[in-house]
Amino acid sequence: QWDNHWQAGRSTIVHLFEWKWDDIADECERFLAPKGYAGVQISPPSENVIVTDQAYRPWWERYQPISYNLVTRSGNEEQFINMVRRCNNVGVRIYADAVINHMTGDRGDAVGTGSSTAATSSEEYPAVPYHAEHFHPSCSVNNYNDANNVRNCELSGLKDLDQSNSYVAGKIIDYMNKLISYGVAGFRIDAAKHMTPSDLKVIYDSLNDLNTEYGFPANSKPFIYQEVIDLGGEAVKSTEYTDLGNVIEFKYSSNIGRVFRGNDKLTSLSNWGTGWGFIDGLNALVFVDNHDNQRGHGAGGAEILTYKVPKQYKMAIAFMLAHPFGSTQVMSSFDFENSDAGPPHDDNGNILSPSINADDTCGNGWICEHRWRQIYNMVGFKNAVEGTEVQEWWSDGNQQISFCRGNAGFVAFTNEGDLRNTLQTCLPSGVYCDVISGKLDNGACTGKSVTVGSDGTAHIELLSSEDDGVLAIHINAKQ
Ligand code: QV4
Ligand code: CA
Repeated sequence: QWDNHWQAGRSTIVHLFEWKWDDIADECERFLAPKGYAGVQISPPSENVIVTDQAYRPWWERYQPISYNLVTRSGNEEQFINMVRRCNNVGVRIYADAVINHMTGDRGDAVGTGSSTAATSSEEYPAVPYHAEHFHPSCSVNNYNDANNVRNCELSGLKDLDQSNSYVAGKIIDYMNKLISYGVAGFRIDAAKHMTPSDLKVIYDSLNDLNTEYGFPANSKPFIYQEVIDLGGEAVKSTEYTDLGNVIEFKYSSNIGRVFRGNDKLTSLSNWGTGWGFIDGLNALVFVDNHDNQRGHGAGGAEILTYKVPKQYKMAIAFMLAHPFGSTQVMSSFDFENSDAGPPHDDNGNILSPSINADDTCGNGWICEHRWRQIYNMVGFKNAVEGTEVQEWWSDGNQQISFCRGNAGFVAFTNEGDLRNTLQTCLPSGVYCDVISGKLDNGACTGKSVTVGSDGTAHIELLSSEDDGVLAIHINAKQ
């Protein structure tokens, strides 16, 4: 449950939020595998209610399941199977977002993306089937100081399943085991905070081992990472879930945003990790932003950095990928103004595919942060320095820092002022390409280069006027 099943030489999960299964399969082959990404978090594959009372179909309708049939705006069951096979074939793992805390909100007689129907007001979901007896009595989650209220009442009015009921647990287990049989490597557990740990344990303990036909070793357990927003001061603690699997460390997201927005000093990052009150790195899944907090849902508020603040955002992601803490995840968004609006779509509500520009970036309303050079090259950095420690931490005592990762990589940041300094890079002597301003291309650097002397030091220049506030070099991008 703790092994993320990343292949050797790979790292980082990219959340391809609202992407279609066919497009994800293409992306695994044409981009994610070659760039060294380890996996994809997909949007919930379970059939969801179609929301008809808004100006457009909101992204969040996918968090209102109407059945566990695999048919959504992302594609059908056959396309799902095909995606997981094609991604696994190129060593990219698929992690499914499992919405198992609840079904839909109170939406009267509703229809789903696979044409299943439900009488939501009376909690009748015939396509599972679930009936009223499978849900907690109606009450609202409104007191985060009371764990029973958080777990046994309705989150945003969503019909709350009773996972202590063995029939309910059985349906959830069947659903997750179906995904395992199709080759997924694990699950994000949506709203885990709103479920009782002992009930989740029963479910996780009943999951099958990963399917060896997709290259997983025998006896592999699915990777589990649980959404438990714990910024402190509430009844439910993330440590109640660390015995069950990984937990998303939301303190990481809000703190890295606060620091790189300039509200704290970069020098304060010297003890980044448990020193900041985070759960242990081996238990933590971390990111700069996710699909909720990038648009003000969930928690974190104005501290969260997103693609809309690109310079600081890229610095925060570079720091995350340069630092060894946690299993790292990168957000890949569609452009939005309104926090409810769904992905780019045609007049019939069908999701549009991203277009791919000559410089690797996306169009058609898709941001594709994972295709930004500074981001995918830092995934390459992370892969190059795997297994090394942070060494030779340097700071100017304020907004400039640098550090080595063993003798494999070096990174420097400035969030204020020009950095001009001779610093220890820990690298063998030679000329290295900065993978932020460019890359190594046919033996030459397309961006800045750094000359490391025989003592490992180099003159580093990183000016506040540059596009990016970070410089990164590593052994796999040596001229
Ligand atoms: C509304 C009112 C309720 C009222 C209800 C009555 O707000 O007060 O009780 O009507 O029917 C949507 C609407 C929401 C609406 C609800 C029910 O936004 O206004 O309630 O539907 O119809 C996503 C969105 C939610 C969305 C939900 C279901 O963020 O806005 O609700 O999907 O479509 C906490 C939790 C954490 C959670 C986070 C958002 O601890 O677990 O809030 N995060 C996860 C997902 C998130 C998802 C859910 C949980 C629910 O990451 O994307 O919520 O599956 O911090
Ligand atoms: Ca619940």
